[in-house]
Amino acid sequence: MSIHRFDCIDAHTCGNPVRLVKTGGPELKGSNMAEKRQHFIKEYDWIRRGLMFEPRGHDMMSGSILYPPMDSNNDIGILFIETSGCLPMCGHGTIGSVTIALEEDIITPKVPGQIRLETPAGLVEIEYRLTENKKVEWVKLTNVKSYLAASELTIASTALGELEFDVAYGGNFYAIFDTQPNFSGLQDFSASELIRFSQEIREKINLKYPDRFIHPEDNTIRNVSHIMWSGDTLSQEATARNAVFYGDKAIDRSPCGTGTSARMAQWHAKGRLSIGETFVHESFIGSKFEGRVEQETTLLGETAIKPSIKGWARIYGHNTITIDEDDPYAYGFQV
Ligand code: PYC
Repeated sequence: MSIHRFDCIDAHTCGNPVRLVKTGGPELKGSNMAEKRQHFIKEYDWIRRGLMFEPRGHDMMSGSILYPPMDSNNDIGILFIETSGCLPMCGHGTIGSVTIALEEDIITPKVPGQIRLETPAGLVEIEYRLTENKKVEWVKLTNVKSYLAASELTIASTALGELEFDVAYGGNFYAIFDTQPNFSGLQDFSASELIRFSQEIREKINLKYPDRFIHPEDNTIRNVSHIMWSGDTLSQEATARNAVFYGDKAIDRSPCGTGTSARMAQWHAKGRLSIGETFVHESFIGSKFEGRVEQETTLLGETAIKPSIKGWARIYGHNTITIDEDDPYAYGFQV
């Protein structure tokens, strides 16, 4: 029986956790982070389960492992680990991991103020600003190409009735539910109600629309993984508010980076958001990301956007975690 040791640094991005695994991550095979992600899923998923699920983690737990870049023009590669699996891209995870990596001297960017990050979903370009005492004030990421994949689809919710939704990609596929006759807005529901609605709806969407949502350049990125609910904003500076469901029981405490990208792609496609316009997205708990459509582009001939997201993170702990094979809950559990 072995004991596996992981030195982790814990932080949160606008309220949502990020556990960066500094040592103990496995060596992975592959010529890019998408291939390395597949290798991790096949052989090392026990690490994700052990570090993300209870008793070492919780429903919202999310983290990352850093790798040397495969292209020498880039600074670092990243693998996202979460209760929901290994996401192709995670916005709050990127902002938290970059903050940790800079403040803890884990990386030295080739060009100060900029980081070229290899993610499983593609290259993400980052800008950041340090304060005088070398803390990261903010991180801005320019995300992978994002697009509206479908609009005005319908699904039946047992609790709410017939609902209309759009699907957009921002590094993961999101089913977006705007307010409508059968859904008055997230402000009228508790987190546990939204979780219950989302669990049923996500399963039904992927059954009703099988193989409909597949990334045109990477068929390992498929299906609706996240549900976004809209509602009234809490503060006047916010353009919109969301509650994003992920994993089996999580509502994102941050405004969700890939979700904000997906939503900006949806709004841009529907003529509600212009290039360069600021989009302040507010989370379930009221924290905010500043988003922007940086440019219009194409993805295999279809219209897409390059969105950017700006947010902040704070480190709150240094944590040596062990997974003892002799522990009945070595690989975590879910209730
Ligand atoms: O920020 O992209 C994000 C994210 C995905 C799941 C939770 N947060």
